[in-house]
Amino acid sequence: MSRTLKFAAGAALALASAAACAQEVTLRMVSAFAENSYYVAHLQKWIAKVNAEGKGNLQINFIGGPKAIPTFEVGNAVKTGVVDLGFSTGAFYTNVMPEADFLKLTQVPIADQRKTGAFAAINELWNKKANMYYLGRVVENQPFHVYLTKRVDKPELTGLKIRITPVYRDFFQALGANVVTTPPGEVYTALERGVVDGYGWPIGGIFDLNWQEKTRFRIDPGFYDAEVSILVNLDKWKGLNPKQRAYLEKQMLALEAQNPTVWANYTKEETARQEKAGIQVIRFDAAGTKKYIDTAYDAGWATAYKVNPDFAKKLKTLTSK
Ligand code: 173
Repeated sequence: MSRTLKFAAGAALALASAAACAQEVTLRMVSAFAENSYYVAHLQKWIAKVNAEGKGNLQINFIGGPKAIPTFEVGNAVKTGVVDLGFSTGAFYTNVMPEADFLKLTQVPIADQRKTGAFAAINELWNKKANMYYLGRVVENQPFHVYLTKRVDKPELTGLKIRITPVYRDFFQALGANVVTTPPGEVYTALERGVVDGYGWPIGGIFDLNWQEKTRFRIDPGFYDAEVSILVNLDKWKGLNPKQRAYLEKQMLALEAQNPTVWANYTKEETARQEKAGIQVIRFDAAGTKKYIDTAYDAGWATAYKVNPDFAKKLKTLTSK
């Protein structure tokens, strides 16, 4: 090669790499939860920070909630690359991978899951089965509860029709309930029409869609731990440059660092708010409570072991207290 040609080739290379460095990428994001929910308000604050600090590098374009993509379709939209980022919970994308729902069973915080190897194990499976990179967990330390329009006085839901997602199916059926699956967006109407006598939901969030108007009782204590996470289409993730990936990871870790205070406060506020709204707490005696909680975890893990014994065992070992 002549010296001029060599120089030209070198200059072209330098230019190309400068262009790659200067590249700003915009990621399209949807949420499986309603836009007016506390979860999404919390997420939006993060997105604003990511965008403010990520100029010239990485931006997130929040498209919207279930009106943009229906709740139970968000997982598949991330898997296939219809969107780049999804904000969802495992129960909403069991159609993509049934193991997603296992994350409700974890008993240690995401900060620990990252240290014990649970996070790596999750990512290995999510990469392989769902074409997703599991970026991190936004919601945790939010136990689920049964909310009812009628009183029960023992750990049984026999004769009651309860709204569920996969989170609650095995547990509520073990308690004798008839179950009907709906996305959150259909709970109010189901209650209003008397189609259901209650529903499963975490400790926080029932006011977002006005369910307190139709709710009279909550069973304590809660069970499992609500998981809501950020998922990235794997091809998109691999296509980001190292600086962009590092930036997204850094921002995710900053968000996770807020989890302990944010979710403990939310539990406190929402519990008080429910009491103020006149929602009465149902508690069983010690034996009843033990039966209730044991049934929850036995039913949850039994299904997990049936669906994918290797992953269930790994997750249980790495995330049990
Ligand atoms: O819709 C639900 O009840 C559900 O599965 C869920 C999961 C995580 C957070 C909130 C709700």
